[in-house]
Amino acid sequence: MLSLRRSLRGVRGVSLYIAPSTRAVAKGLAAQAARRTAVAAPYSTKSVAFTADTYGSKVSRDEKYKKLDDADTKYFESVLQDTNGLITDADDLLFFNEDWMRKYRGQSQLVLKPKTTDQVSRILKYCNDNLLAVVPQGGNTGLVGGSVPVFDEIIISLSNLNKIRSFDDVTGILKADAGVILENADQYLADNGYIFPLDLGAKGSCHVGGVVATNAGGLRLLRYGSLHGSVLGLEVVLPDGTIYNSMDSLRKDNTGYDLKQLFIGSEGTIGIITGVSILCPARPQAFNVALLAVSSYETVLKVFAGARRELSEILSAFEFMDGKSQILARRHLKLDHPIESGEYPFYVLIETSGSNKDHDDEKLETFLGNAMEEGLVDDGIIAQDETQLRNLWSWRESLPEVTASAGGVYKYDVSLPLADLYGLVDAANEKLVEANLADLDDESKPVVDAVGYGHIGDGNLHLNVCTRVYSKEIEQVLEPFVYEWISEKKGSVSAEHGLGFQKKNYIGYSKNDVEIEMIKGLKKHYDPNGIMNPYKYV
Ligand code: FAD
Ligand code: 2HG
Ligand code: ZN
Repeated sequence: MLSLRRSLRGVRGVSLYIAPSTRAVAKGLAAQAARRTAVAAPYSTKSVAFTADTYGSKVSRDEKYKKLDDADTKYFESVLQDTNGLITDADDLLFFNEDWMRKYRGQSQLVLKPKTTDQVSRILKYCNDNLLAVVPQGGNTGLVGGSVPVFDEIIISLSNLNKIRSFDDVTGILKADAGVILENADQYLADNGYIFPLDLGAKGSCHVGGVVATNAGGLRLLRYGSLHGSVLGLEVVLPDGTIYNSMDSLRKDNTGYDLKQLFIGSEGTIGIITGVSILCPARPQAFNVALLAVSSYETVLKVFAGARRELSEILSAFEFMDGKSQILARRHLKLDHPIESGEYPFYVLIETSGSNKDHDDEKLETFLGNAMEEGLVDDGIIAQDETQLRNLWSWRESLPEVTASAGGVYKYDVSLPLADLYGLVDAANEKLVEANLADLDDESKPVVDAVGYGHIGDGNLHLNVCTRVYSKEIEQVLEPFVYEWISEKKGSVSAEHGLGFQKKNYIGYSKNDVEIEMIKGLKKHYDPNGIMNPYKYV
């Protein structure tokens, strides 16, 4: 890595400097990245409690839903015509019943893995006719308990619907089955000189259909915008088996309501997405990543404002991490921090991407030089090659795993006005300390720490309350306190992860009564029997 301190000593020129321990970090992170093709859930041998037990006071099984019987299973076998398409073995069902955070656990007795849209249609029609509740599932990396059943809902996994359908290398339009893994889609596009307009830490596991269903934001929303802009068309199976198809859609089409938008972020509540048509940008030729240490949250904002002004069109990501998250990262990853000169209150990761390396390097160097001279940046490093660049991203992307590694995590994924954004982390910590629940080292306390990181460029904070156990006591201290705090500041209780099971009862903190009624009306219209992902969303 290029150390900013050294490069800025004397002329603001380039002096390649890789400290030995930085090399060790790079090596360790590379090994870690190699191990993580798919995103492993934080390891724990503890079994996950059933959602039905943990949240028994809040939710009970709706007896209108039929219980699965042999005749149903026989019907599904006849549709799928492949015994590998049905999972009924208790051990094999575990992965599909438990969520990534190991916080929610359903009791489904059946996973169906259709290979065609027609099979999805026949399955859903049968479920709708027989009042069998279902949960659509992609890569099962969702962070709000939306991808796993609450009770005995049938899981419909899209993982066998996983083919690239077509790619147009003039327009950049990719058409793919919903079950294509995001990283595979991006690799396919890279081979053709293009990039998927969304990137996130779960890319090795999550599906193209899953990210559309959650309207995931990710690490480069700042550059490429939301999926509401880049998705051009969808193929969706409605609960009664009807297939809605807008895969041939054009960039411009103003004939009536833009129906596909309904399904982007619908979290499996009104249909199963089976195909996605998406507009992909040309892959940038030049990338730079810098990691900077700064002394306060206010300074993070100043650096952001400067980056927007001075890097403008080449700025593609601006992430921040607080110092507390970095302490946990060092401990869990057992690695030195990439910035070795000390511990700092905040860190920012800046990515530039463009078409001309010399141009981008010069702009970045000027920006960083100015920031150092103005005293905004205390220290920093710049990746010098592809491996170092990946390693810095890997450090940032490891935070979801890091924050869940002590045993549990309460996640709050929120949009807030930038000036107020970090105040929520402080407020949560105050509450936890007041309740005498938190200590970084004292194992007798249930909470380790409340830390913050996220996508500053999008006004999106990830407040993570890292715990040693999941407990009602912690949850009651945090909820509805956190949601009330967000609502007071006119923020959103879900910036990118969705509502799922976790936030079903909290939508009212971000949407008014009229909006909620309209959402409920749409749900009722498309899913009158309520078979799609029940007990969640609204
Ligand atoms: P799942 O988890 O399987 O499902 C999510 C929801 O979508 C569920 O409600 C499910 O029912 C529904 N669903 C899934 N597939 C379909 C389908 N084909 N049709 C209809 N409904 C469907 N999110 C961000 O926004 N930004 C991030 O930066 C980010 N980083 C993450 C990093 C890690 C390590 C992890 C574990 C998660 C991260 N997430 C992030 C959470 C994010 O929601 C998911 O990674 C992704 O959007 C979910 O895709 P999936 O295929 O795993 O869907
Ligand atoms: C990210 O930005 C994801 O890394 C996960 O959205 C956020 O861990 C989280 O809370
Ligand atoms: Zn995020």
